[in-house]
Amino acid sequence: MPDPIKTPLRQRPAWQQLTAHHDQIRARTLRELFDRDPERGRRLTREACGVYLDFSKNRITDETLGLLLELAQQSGLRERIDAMFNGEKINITEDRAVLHVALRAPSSQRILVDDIDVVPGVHEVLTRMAEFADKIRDGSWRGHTGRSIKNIVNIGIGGSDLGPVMAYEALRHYSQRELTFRFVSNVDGTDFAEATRDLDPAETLFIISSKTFTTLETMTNAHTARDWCLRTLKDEAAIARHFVAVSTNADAVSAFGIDVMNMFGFWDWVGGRYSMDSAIGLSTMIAIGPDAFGDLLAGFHDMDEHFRAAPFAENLPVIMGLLTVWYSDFFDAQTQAVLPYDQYLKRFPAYLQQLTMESNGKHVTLTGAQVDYDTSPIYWGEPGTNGQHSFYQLIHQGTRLIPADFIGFLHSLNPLGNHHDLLTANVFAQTEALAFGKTPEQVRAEGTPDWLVPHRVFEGNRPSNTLLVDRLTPHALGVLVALYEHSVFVQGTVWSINSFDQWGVELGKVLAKTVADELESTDEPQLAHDSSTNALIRRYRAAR
Ligand code: G6Q
Repeated sequence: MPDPIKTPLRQRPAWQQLTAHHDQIRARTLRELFDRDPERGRRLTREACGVYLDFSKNRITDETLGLLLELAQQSGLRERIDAMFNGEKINITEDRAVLHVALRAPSSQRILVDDIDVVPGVHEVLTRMAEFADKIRDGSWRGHTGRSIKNIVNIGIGGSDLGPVMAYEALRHYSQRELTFRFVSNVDGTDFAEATRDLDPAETLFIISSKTFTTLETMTNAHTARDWCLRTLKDEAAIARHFVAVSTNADAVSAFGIDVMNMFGFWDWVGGRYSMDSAIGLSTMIAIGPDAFGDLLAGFHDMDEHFRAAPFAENLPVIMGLLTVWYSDFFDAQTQAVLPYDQYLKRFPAYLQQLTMESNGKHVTLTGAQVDYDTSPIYWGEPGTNGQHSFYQLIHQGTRLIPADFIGFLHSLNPLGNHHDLLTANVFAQTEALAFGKTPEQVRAEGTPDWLVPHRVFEGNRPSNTLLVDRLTPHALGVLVALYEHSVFVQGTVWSINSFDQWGVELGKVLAKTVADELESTDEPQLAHDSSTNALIRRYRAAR
């Protein structure tokens, strides 16, 4: 087999077959595919780790699926999965292993990076986190004035924020309700001010979460938090009781004034957007407790094992990842909607935006060649049913094809009257309407006058996946997140890109530095930008 990294995607035989195949089936409708095949809705489904995936309402046939699976083989997916799980440095531009799977590996497993088993270190940190979380939860960790901690404020951004916020919201049902959790990420002072305005420093713990401990937003907020604390507590010694750090940079943590005894570490082989189950999840663990955090990790691990071991044809992340490639590259779909029908998952689409787009928003292959196909679609979404009353109109009747993932649960965590039946009815009804639409004949038969018929016709043929899970538990959340992590991996492998670097984010970290100096300088700065940027800077300075 030709080397998939070196063989351009368009030259892989399965890609060429898919191109021809797409020409044959692109006009086929889901209505027709279902009419001809009464078993389709049962056959094109898979189940693993408590997730039932119905992908029958996709514009594929068995042949499409077979070709996509061949494409995965020809793209070296098996070898790439093994390389990741074996700790090989597959993040070549940063010369790093990619081992978020080690964060949830049981202590019996061995995973080597540079000949060193990383699993014991993971469990050591988990144990320290659990001891600390328990002390906060049972009130035995005292603040500087002797009072227990009631408020936990996580300061971080990007991967050091989106996972913790999403997980806290998703698992709020399981959280210790006496504790208040806030998340500060934006360098906009409003974020900090609003998050702390009703909190008492004597009862507040800050978790400064930053892999590098150099990120401008986080460091600015951390210093503001320090000042805020000291204004009331008036003693440097208070920092040790009210600040802990999650980082890989012990020197910077200690330079900030946080005792490294109060630091929870992780490693360079954990990417920010893959870190919510590392020490970055400390706020999650404090909220739900170490046991439930263990269930979350077990969910991740179950999906890891499924991804690693299940044949591709049965493998949920493989199938979902390949479907995304199918729509992005053969149907020119620009976006992918994620529609969780659970209010607790309201931040899940935002979390997935980073996971997917920061990972696969790349324009060159692993060899540095410009790609000649589309990579990551734009992910977006809102929890159901709210989205139905706004943007679903475009999904149903607009001119763009928007594949959508519907995520539903068989049981509600807050059973109230018939709410859950109505919620779930909407999941099923929406995917049905998207797939099959409503023909002019059906509309006319409803008594619609001729002139109104075109407006009320739904073309249908809009693809979706339905993911059904028993109920939203910590375990289920771990399974779902890992499912998307590995789906992203599959996409990146087919596209032969590095899903694990983020040079666009790094750029943002340095870009503002020069401008910030110019905005703040007391002398009139020599501006050497373009005329637009120069004028904007002058205008701001004048108003300052
Ligand atoms: C994630 C990215 C990025 C990162 C933030 C915060 O994969 O690298 O979102 O998480 O820029 O970085 P620090 O944790 O180093 O502050």
